[in-house]
Amino acid sequence: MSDINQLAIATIRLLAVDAVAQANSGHPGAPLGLAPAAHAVWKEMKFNPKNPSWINRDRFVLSNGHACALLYAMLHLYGFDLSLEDLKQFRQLNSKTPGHPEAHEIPGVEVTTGPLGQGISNAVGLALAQKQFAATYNKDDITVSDNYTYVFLGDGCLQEGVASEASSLAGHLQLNNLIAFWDDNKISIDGNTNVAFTEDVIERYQAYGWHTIEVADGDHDLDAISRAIKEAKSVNKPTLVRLTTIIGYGSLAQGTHGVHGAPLKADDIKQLKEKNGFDPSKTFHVPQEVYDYYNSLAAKNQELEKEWNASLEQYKSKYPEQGAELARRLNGELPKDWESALPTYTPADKPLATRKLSEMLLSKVIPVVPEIIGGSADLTGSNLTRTTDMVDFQNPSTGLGDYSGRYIRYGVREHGMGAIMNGIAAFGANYKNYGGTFLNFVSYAAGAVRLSALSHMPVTWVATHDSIGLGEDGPTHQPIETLAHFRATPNLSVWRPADGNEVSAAYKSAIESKTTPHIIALTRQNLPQLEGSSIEAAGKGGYTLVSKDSPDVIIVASGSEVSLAVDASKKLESEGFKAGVVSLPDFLTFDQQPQDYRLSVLPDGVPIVSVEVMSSFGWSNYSHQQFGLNRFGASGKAEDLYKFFEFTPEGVAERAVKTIQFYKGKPITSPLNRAF
Ligand SMILES: Cc1ncc(C[n+]2csc(CCOP(=O)(O)OP(=O)(O)O)c2C)c(N)n1
Ligand SMILES: *[C@@H]1O[C@H](CO)[C@@H](O)[C@H](O)[C@H]1NC(C)=O
Ligand SMILES: *[C@@H]1O[C@H](CO)[C@@H](O)[C@H](O)[C@H]1NC(C)=O
Ligand SMILES: *[C@@H]1O[C@H](CO)[C@@H](O)[C@H](O)[C@H]1NC(C)=O
Ligand SMILES: CC(=O)N[C@H]1CO[C@H](CO)[C@@H](O)[C@@H]1O
Ligand SMILES: CC(=O)N[C@H]1CO[C@H](CO)[C@@H](O)[C@@H]1O
Ligand SMILES: [Mg+2]
Repeated sequence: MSDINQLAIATIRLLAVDAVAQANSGHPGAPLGLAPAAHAVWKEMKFNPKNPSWINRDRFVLSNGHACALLYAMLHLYGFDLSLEDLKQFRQLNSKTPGHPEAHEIPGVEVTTGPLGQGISNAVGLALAQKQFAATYNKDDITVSDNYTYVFLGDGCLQEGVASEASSLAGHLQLNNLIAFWDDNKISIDGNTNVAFTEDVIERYQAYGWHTIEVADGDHDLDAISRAIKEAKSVNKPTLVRLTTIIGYGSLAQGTHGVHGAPLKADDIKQLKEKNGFDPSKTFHVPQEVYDYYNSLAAKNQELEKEWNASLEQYKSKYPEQGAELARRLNGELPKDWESALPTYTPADKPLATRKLSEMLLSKVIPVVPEIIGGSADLTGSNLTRTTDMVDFQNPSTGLGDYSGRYIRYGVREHGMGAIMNGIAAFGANYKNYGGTFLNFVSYAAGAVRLSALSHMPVTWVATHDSIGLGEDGPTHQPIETLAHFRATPNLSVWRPADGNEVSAAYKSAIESKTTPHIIALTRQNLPQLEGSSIEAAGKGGYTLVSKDSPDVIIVASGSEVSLAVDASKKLESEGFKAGVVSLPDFLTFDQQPQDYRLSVLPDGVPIVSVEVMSSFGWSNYSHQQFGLNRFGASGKAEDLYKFFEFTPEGVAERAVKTIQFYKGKPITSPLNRAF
């Protein structure tokens, strides 16, 4: 190993160790073991620290996010906007170096990792998006996209189901632009991996259709790592490199689980620094030669970006139409007037399932918004997520589609789909991507959904079969708690549209979103087109659908229960009660409206009853009384179920009357008026 390599690797190791020691918290083991690999891999990568969003950069994903002291050290040394002071603030409140890497907080961090298995799955999405982007825009004479996605992952990631789902799909799709390094250190928190993880990972990945390479001495053999990258680039498959390393390399506790997640002791740090020729009295020391070395690599990469910038200009003049589209997408702008493709409806239009209305919308919008790509977890026919003229995203050799295809066959892999969608969104180029499954099975992907929200990935779930209204499939398939869970997730928009105009409002919000993921809950059963709905009104998240002067009660509902509330209001009218109706398709959007608007919808002085055929948890924010379904559903015909659970005009009217009677003579404050 040359002197500069050795010095650089020692610097990375000691920065990570010092950061963990200063925080008195964190994970030194994996950074010590992976520093040589990080050094060797980043050398081969193409990226510009001064422009972390360059679209043709190579991406690096640290799937074992607990090793982030390593990532922060690399970002600092290469000259990203992350100072030595930031490293000293590791894990402190409001620092740029949080306990696990957060993509939207730190320049150069591609995706948020820490929950094991997510990063490798996001990387599949990054690689997929790159293939789609390259196949859409590259020309024989000008290449706009040719990058790679590199991943580090640990034993933990390889044990998680989500990683298996995503890796299986990556193998099927032959994503040869994906190169993953498994930190095979035989240690996780419980100790030796032989207590729980003894399968042959290499054979498993080969069976998935991956190329595999073994690097026996990941602690020293930089040449073998470079050769592995070269080999990975030469095959027509994704590659898994098994990198055998010693966790905590150089520490007195190396090779044990003791170094996984605890700071090294003072005497251990001292001997480690001495062994590496560093002054043990200094912390966070970076020799100038190391900065110079990485700066020279970064400068070379800047030249590559400059050349790429020039070829983009050439592209724009030679291919003006696609060039303009590319420029627009890179600016994060949607096509002009795209919203005019959104369908609108009147009460004269026939009743339809909102999942069908969703398909009709996609068939209008997908042709005019090229950055929309999507797919389904093997429920295409029931989800209606594939419009007829879409081509499948597939390796062309399969004869099933090609890489410019915009429809992804995710297979029965909801969690993998969720994580891959996050990766596609993280790629950039304004990708708006959606995935379809039954609403109930979005919960299978909850780990990925919460990371979409946390890391501001604007992905969309087309979540059909949204209630007991799905009927005969029964309680195993009927969502009860799903919406309550996702509505409780910060920064997640959860739409449950009531008719065609509200479906358009939901998609408008999803497609325009830059930072907020969306779940759009859609029915299997037909719903009427409502009098008084519109894209604009629904776009506020909640609005008065049936207005009454001095109402006796307001019924607030979502989705399939809105037309039910309208019918109940008519019934109440005949009984001498004035019942207003409010449609509330998305809590988050409604919560963001000015308080005076919200109070005009749900005012003081009127008792409010909410109606939704699932868990009533969360509705007390908007109503005084809740009519919900706080038990599992049942198997039967949808109409029979609605009757059985009393979600009928009579059942709703009866509860509205009880609400009126209960609140008679009592002062009534809107649930929106609160002390703080
Ligand atoms: C989904 C999830 N479950 C559990 C954890 C807690 N956790 C963090 S690291 C770790 C062990 C990981 O072992 P490995 O990937 O081998 O890392 P190493 O010890 O080699 O650094 C666990 C269980 C987590 N971060 N994410
Ligand atoms: C390439 O162009 C982008 C956008 O105009 C600019 O921000 C970036 O600095 C350029 N890169 C180089 C290396 O000149
Ligand atoms: C939600 O996202 C916005 C920006 O998109 C951010 O300012 C806000 O902090 C986020 N809130 C939460 C709770 O994450
Ligand atoms: C209830 O309202 C509060 C305050 O506006 C909000 O923060 C919270 O997310 C709401 N909860 C639900 C379930 O909508
Ligand atoms: C997978 C991929 O896109 N590979 C390309 C990477 O870039 C080089 C040129 O820079 C191409 O030759 C590869 O085909
Ligand atoms: C494009 C597509 O796959 N459409 C299918 C949607 O699902 C219905 C059945 O629910 C099929 O008839 C369509 O062919
Ligand atoms: Mg391990």
